Amino acid sequence: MNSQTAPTIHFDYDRKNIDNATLLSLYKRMLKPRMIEEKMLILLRQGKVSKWFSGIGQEAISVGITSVLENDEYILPMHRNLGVFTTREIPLYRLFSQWQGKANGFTKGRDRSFHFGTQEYNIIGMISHLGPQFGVADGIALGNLLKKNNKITAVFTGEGGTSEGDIHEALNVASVWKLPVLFCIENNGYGLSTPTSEQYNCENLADRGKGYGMESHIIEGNNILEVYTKVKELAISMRKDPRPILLEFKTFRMRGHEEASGTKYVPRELMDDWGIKDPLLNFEKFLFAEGILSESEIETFKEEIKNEIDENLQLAFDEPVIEASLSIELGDVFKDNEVNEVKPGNTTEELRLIDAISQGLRQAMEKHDNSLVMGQDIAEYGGVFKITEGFLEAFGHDRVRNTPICESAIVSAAMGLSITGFKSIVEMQFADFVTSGFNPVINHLAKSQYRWSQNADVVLRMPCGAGVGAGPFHSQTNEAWFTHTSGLKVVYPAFPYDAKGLLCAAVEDPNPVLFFEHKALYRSIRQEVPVDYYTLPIGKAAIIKEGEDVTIITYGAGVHWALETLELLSISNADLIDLRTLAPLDTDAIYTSVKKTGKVIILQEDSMFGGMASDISALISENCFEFLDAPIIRVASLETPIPFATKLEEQYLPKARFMTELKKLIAY
Ligand SMILES: Cc1ncc(C[n+]2csc(CCOP(=O)(O)OP(=O)(O)O)c2C)c(N)n1
Repeated sequence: MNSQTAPTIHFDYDRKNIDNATLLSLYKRMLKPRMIEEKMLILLRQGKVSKWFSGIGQEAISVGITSVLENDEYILPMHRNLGVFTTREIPLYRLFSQWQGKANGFTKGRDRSFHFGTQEYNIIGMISHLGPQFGVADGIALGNLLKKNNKITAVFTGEGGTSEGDIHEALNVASVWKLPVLFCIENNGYGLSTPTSEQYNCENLADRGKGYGMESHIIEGNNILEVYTKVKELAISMRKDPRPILLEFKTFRMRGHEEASGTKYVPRELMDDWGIKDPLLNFEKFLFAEGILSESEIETFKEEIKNEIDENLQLAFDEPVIEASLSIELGDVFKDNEVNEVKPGNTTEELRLIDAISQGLRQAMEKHDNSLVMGQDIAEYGGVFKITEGFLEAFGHDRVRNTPICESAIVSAAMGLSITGFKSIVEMQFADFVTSGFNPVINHLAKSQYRWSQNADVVLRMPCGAGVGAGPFHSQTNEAWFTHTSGLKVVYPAFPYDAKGLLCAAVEDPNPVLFFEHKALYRSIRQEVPVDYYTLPIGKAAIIKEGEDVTIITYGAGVHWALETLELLSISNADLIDLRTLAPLDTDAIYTSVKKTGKVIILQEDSMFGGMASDISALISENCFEFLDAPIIRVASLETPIPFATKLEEQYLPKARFMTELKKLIAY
């Protein structure tokens, strides 16, 4: 459109006291993503980029907010926020390489489009799952609050994403904890093909602020000056008086959800109505009318940006495609672990498993002042198992945080805390409840190191296990949900000594560790435990009995069932391997023993199918077949949920079957 001949300016722009240079900079900042997108649409048609989510028509929001935030304040964008990346002045060739899966991008070709973060530019990109982004912002804001650095954080979502539970949880946590987050909803009318009327049933999403006890505002999202001035005023106020604010930006998605899907389902009139509200063209007309921008300047800016795009595209096209390297791929799943091994001291005391865990946790927190614990009822109440009793007095409210009942937001916040350099230890009240936080465990904690080299320095404590008559929702031993997922370490101690040393190692480890604690062992197992801080290596099994006849492989409560069974049957010539860590698995210990005994039985508390025993059995078949003198035996719980009544639970659990199978195997 020619600005001189353009008709009316749709918005009632109020420049307040913004100087001309800033006005021009806002214009150029909107022009750049618009021109990049227009180019991308051409490349898409030529098959040179694989997918494109357009933010055309929504640029004022990304650009306005990013222009207000300081460069070291984190922004968490979504898939229509190219203006965040360009306003932070990421060199374009890096973005283009990212979109082509090349090495100069941000994910070594491992993830596409805007699915990346960069600490260099303080941008934390999205995962596909939309919702957890708000919780990650909570964690970053909490990190800033703890550092007392007066920084705010901005996070984006579309209106569709607001229907996800993660979003509600995160808003609630932010409000309860007074976290300085700007929660920015870009209400662009459609979530894929779903109109707002089918997405939510309230007039404005900003109205929800009241329900969260949170200040909220509606902003005309296509009016760059309204976005800029309003967000600036709020940002200044939030830095002084930290608090979350919910912003609903009214805007419209002018193209398809992604380019291939089109906009057939959008009424023509809606498109027309919003077309005349284009944020860039209206602002251009305004600047032109005010005599701040001339036709020739517009042409010059466009020429400059076009050249920048073309040169950077050439750089990206010239870059070679990424070659696959097995060692690099496998080597990047975990962050290198520089755990300082601390040897156990000689002075010991007798502790129950529960006390050893509590002591280890306390000493780990004393050692790492950047660590904090979060969980339900863990502060004054000391946690339902009393593991954090007295922690509040020792470490204070900042580091011992009662959480609302919102596993997803807290796991996501732990990811955000890691981004700001904190170590989080999250207590799941019961391991069963991790299902409510599954999404960020699997998609953030496990994958971010591999995707964009951001570790998740998080320990999830998982009180688990049956034998306590607690029924289907308080008895599961759900380690196999996580051993299946690359990027997670899974530790499962059976004794107080191991539990303390491994928990200290888990806190030291910069990677996500799921730490399983068997409830039935908490108060029933005692052992001499070194009184001072020490670590034990994650990934090493313990051979707790040695013999020639048979190898028993197990972990957790299974270790104690095996010990009892050996005692009852007076078997003294067996190798008993307590795995201690399930991921990474100590295959050396397993193979060495099996090659010696030639007979192996694997015992797990979880139901059989898809559990640890099956994979260990397969590994042994593949690696020790010629050493075997008998079939590999797996013993596990029944393929049912865990029943409550004692007799049913006894039948469910594998302890009795283990004795029968062990006798058969020895006699084979
Ligand atoms: C958990 C989850 N469910 C579904 C999708 C598929 N999906 C991706 S974006 C999208 C629409 C999102 O709508 P909205 O939040 O309004 O953002 P917009 O695309 O309109 O900017 C959907 C359904 C997804 N990525 N993640």
